[in-house]
Amino acid sequence: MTFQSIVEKYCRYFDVADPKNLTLQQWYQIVAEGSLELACSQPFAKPAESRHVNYLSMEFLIGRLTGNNLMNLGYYEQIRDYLKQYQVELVDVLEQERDPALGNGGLGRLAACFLDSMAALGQNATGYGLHYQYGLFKQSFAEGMQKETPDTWDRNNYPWHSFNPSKTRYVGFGGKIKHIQGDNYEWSPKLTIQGKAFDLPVVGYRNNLIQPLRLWQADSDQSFDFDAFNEGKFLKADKTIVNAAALTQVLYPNDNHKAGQKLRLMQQYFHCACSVADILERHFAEGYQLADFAKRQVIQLNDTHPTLAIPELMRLLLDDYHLTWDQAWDICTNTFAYTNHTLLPEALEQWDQRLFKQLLPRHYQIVEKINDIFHQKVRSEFGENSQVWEKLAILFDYRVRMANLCVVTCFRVNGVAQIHSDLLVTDLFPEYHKLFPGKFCNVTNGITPRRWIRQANPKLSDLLDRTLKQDWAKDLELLSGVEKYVDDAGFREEYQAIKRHNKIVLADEINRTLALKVNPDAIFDVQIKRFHEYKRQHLNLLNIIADYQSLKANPNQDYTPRVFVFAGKAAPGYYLAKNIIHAINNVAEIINNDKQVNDRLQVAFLPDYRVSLAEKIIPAADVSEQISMAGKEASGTGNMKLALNGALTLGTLDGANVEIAEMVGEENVFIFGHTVESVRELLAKGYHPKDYYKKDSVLKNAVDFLAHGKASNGDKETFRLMLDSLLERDPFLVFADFDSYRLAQQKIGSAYLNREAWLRSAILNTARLGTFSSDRSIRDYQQHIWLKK
Ligand code: B1N
Repeated sequence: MTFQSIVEKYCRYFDVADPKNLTLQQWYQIVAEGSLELACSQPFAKPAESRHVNYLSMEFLIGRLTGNNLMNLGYYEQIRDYLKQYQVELVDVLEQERDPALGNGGLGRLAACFLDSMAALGQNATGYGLHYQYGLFKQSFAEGMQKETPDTWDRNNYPWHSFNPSKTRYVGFGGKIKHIQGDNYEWSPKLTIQGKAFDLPVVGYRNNLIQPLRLWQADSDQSFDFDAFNEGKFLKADKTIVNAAALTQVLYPNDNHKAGQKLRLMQQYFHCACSVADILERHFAEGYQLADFAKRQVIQLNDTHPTLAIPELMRLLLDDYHLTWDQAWDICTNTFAYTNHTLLPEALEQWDQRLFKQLLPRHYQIVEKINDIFHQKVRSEFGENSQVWEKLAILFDYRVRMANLCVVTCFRVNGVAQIHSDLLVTDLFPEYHKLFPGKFCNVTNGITPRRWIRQANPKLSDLLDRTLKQDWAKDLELLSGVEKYVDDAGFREEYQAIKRHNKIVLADEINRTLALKVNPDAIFDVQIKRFHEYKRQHLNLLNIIADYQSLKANPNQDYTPRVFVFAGKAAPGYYLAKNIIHAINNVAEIINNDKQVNDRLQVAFLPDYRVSLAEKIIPAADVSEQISMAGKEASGTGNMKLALNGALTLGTLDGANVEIAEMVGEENVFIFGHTVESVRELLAKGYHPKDYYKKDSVLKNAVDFLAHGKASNGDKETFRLMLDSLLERDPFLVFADFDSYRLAQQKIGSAYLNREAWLRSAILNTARLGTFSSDRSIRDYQQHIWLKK
């Protein structure tokens, strides 16, 4: 089979006589479906005979697949050249693809990077997720405010998945249970929903390996009340789903926040029940026994969202396979591992016991027994101590605490960056650590170099290919080989020219979307991530306002020109985060229309942040804003993507910033602000944000700019939500870090003027980031988690 024969076939199918007359959309379908056909006509490689990794995640933010798969299959150049005869550019064809937005942010994108790395490394793996009809909403701005519209990504015509009818599963809800004998019960659910499997191919990097990402779908003809959902009226939206088969219609748009609604719990159980049934079936189909289960299978839980897989496997082992409690428990405690992604209390999932029991009566009973047995263990370790039990209990205060169920059951619990894993043990789970020393470990996150350099930054990739003469995309540590060219004039010139080219490409994109002409010689300072108070986009904003005021007051000062780039969405019901978006847009409007500062200061807020937009912004960045309050960002992964592409980090000592700073060296990053320790001290002393506001006139003037309605046509209420939070509580110490942030920004302004030194730092960032490849993360999982039993 050749690509030519595929094109001919599709021409007949489209009834187009000459390929010259194919539309870009038709070419897109041919390239996507055709390359999969080509790949499937080749013999597949088999992954290693290792323990099978079942990666359970409610989110997989895979981004566009076509370009990535062509590259991994090794077809990219061939198809690009083939299309040229019809004056068709492959990049234009690839732009036809809609991002499947089946995730919110870092957690979902991490899952996608991990699938890519497992395939690249030949690690036996299946990803299990949900086949949402609506992915994360589309964002637009109306008078500066975020508007949400449904993301109909047209999953029915998506070329990269295929319905796998032999894998259909059935999932029960509600109903009654009947005791049979011992730990054996019979559950008669009130409602049964069908789960259909849709498989996406996860293509290994040039190794002929293809593994499935299996997404479960519950079908229904019911329409979904998206408006009610957007306004945060989840309960109302719940009610519109009379038919529970509408279960997988929509991805919950919360990042780092629990949803806490019945529909979400049902989604979670549906996901787990389908996946566990599938894992068991595959295990037996491969000829293994239950006794080998934990040896052959590991189930990695991507945060607590798939925790119900634990009582589900227990239930099947007890009620269907008639194991004893101890046998079943032994299997579960050797099969499950849990990754924690956040310490934020508002994100820790707890379910109402009544709701849980009503929906999943048998599972509730199993969790009760796990809780009772664990209580015995706690008593024997700590004595009858209600304070300790209050913290460790799985069932407490009418709630089911999912993180506790995970820690009690799983054989490993890991955090996602060193500082986060340390805090997990010292702050969130100290008593657990005492009970189960050795259970906790760290695996620092990573990003796939295939997407985040090879695909996103082709010019830099080409330079690296020619310089290193080895495939660094297979082994990112090879990038250290770039260090010796840091003083090489030819290399430096090319590296610089590539950054400049990428900035011009982004400037075009900004002009197309915002009708704003930005200066490509300015510092491109980017903050691209979900909007959340702890991520402190408003700290960035206050500094921009202060710069603006200073330029207006003193127009002849030295000021290094800057373009501040923002992108990111806020959860529809998160009003404070939406208020920050509104403020940035309104301030941008004023600054961008002020001729007096325009050549030196501009603000570009690009709407609808998504993987494909990230691929355009990241290669063009000079400064990477990673400015969360210390202790709050578990890891971050955008920080890695930006540094790898030669942006210098402006960051707090939080999450993976700490490790990035260690790797690149302190002279190549800009660290500012309170540390975890000094935050603790400050809070212990008592923190009063108003004191900072009163004492620091620069801060006061910036805050007053918003408070006095300067960015809202004189209306003083518009930004009340944000300002009240800052002035009365400031839970994330924006004011306490303002001065140090501003100083760091001023340092950046001067540092950028020394173009030679800046370039050197940028190159060293690329050279020293190899360890943040997700291939390294996967090797760490193999070594510290999956190979252990
Ligand atoms: O997970 C990423 C980290 O790099 C980020 O620091 C972290 O904030 C992010 C509930 C979450 N933690 N928790 C979530 C997402 C969806 C949801 O419904 C919580 N996301 C993170 C990868 O480790």
